[in-house]
Amino acid sequence: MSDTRTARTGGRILVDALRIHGVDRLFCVPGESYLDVLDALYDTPQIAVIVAKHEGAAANMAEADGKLTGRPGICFVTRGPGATHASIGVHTAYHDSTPMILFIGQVQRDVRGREAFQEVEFRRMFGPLAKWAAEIESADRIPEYVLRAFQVATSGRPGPVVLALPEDVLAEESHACDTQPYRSVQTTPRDADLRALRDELEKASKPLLIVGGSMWTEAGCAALAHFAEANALPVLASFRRQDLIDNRHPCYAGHLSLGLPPFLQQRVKTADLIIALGSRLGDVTTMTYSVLKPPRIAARLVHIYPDPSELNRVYQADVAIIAAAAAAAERLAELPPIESPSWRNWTDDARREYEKFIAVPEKGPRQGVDLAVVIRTLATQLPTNATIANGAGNFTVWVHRFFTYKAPHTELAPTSGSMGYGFPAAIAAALRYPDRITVCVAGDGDFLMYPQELATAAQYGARLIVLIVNNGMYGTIRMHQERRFPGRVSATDLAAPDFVRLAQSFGAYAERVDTTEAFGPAFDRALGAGTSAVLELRVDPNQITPDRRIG
Ligand SMILES: Cc1ncc(C[n+]2csc(CCOP(=O)(O)OP(=O)(O)O)c2C)c(N)n1
Ligand SMILES: [Mg+2]
Repeated sequence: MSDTRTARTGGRILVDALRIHGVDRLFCVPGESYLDVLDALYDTPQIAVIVAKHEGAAANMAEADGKLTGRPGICFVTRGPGATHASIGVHTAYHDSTPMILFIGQVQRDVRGREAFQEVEFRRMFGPLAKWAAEIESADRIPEYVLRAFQVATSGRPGPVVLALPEDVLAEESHACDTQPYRSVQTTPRDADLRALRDELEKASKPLLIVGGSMWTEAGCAALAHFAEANALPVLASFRRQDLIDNRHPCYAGHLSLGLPPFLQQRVKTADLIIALGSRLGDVTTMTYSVLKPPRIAARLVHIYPDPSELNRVYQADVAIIAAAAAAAERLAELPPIESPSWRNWTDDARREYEKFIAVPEKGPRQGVDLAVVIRTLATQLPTNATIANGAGNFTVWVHRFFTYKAPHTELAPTSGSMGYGFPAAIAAALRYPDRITVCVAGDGDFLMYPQELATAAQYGARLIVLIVNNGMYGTIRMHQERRFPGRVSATDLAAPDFVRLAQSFGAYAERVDTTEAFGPAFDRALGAGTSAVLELRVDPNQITPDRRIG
């Protein structure tokens, strides 16, 4: 593999580098622009090649794999058409701080700049979308670029890297030397930082811990729970980071999501100390900066974040700490706890309010399946390590409210709000953890972004269950429409196919579920099917959220 006396093609050098950096799986749609890579993969059984049917799906799969493992998810696509499709996964990886590398087959060097067939200047195209976008200029430098891609993707605030690979660079022979495996570079808090944080805590009477960010480890999550418990701190999850702490933990108090319920708005506004651990405190988490007003919030602010350029960028922190979230949590857990904290009632109240909020409403929808009951059934019956994936749409409101996440890396949900994410992400999860149960909850619109990936699930034996929440519309947009332009339904109706026959034609098990009572037995049959399964849930289109009706 690293015998540098023998010349290797650029494609071979690249695939050898992937192996050195621990890659065991990549997602792609093939293209003639990177044939040398495909050929090198032919002799590399250590790397599983998952061929998706659309580059958007391949990129979402790679992003999800990166999110689950903490190692860069790998995606290969061809130039213009492939890369433009795949850009969605790069965007999500950026917003979600997920390590990912997108490799793009590029036109050969001597025709660049002439608008060659499918040519795009990828450094410019991906400039604002990726953490780093580059083009490899010679086979000699492939090991250097690939090492840097892994370092950049995983260090500091993680994110996506895009590397364009001119076709002739991949075909070129070189005596390039391999590198050593990458090592993610992370910062930990200094002792002075920890002292300052503890001082703030000592002075507080209504502290609140807001957790978020990526690259959390099992140890980091365990330390977070320990720190919260030892200090009786209420913990809120940032947008779509609900799996950082067991939602059954007595300190867990809710999720800062779209449509933030008033009790949570109030809780955040009333706190006198916010410790933001790994969270950017973005616009969704802060209800468009209304519950925490920049640049100085009403409370004291301790902000712990892995990237210095994010600190004091929107919010001026009283204590700004540069540190990876998981590493910081481990140090926090070592701090001597505050003795008999005065805020115990504050924390207990927060928990009580949250428990009240997640109770299934007595008044369900007027027809069809009650999604609240379905999600609660999953929450109580699935094993703690089951993975739940979703995308974007109002159906996710039920998932985020009624599901209780119990273990790290069980939530696959894009903070980028990207429709179509959930199903490809669930396929990646089912392949990564074949012994765990993977459930994708998708809207009818959401699922129709990448339904053809049923073929990918079948081809690689990924076993997962897709619940399609069919309300016959793009519900989220309809909800906004109803608010601003009541009764004027425009472009938000959805004519769906027969989902059951569609899924069956790909070899999946499928059923239509019309009533809440029918769900449990149907889910059991889906679990036992031995293949992927699709359950189409017919829901009340007028029940636009768990609390609101339209029409
Ligand atoms: C790729 C993409 N396109 C468009 C949107 C805008 N959008 C957000 S939610 C939504 C509707 C989702 O419909 P569906 O999946 O059926 O869920 P529902 O809201 O009906 O529950 C749309 C169009 C988006 N977030 N992502
Ligand atoms: Mg819908």
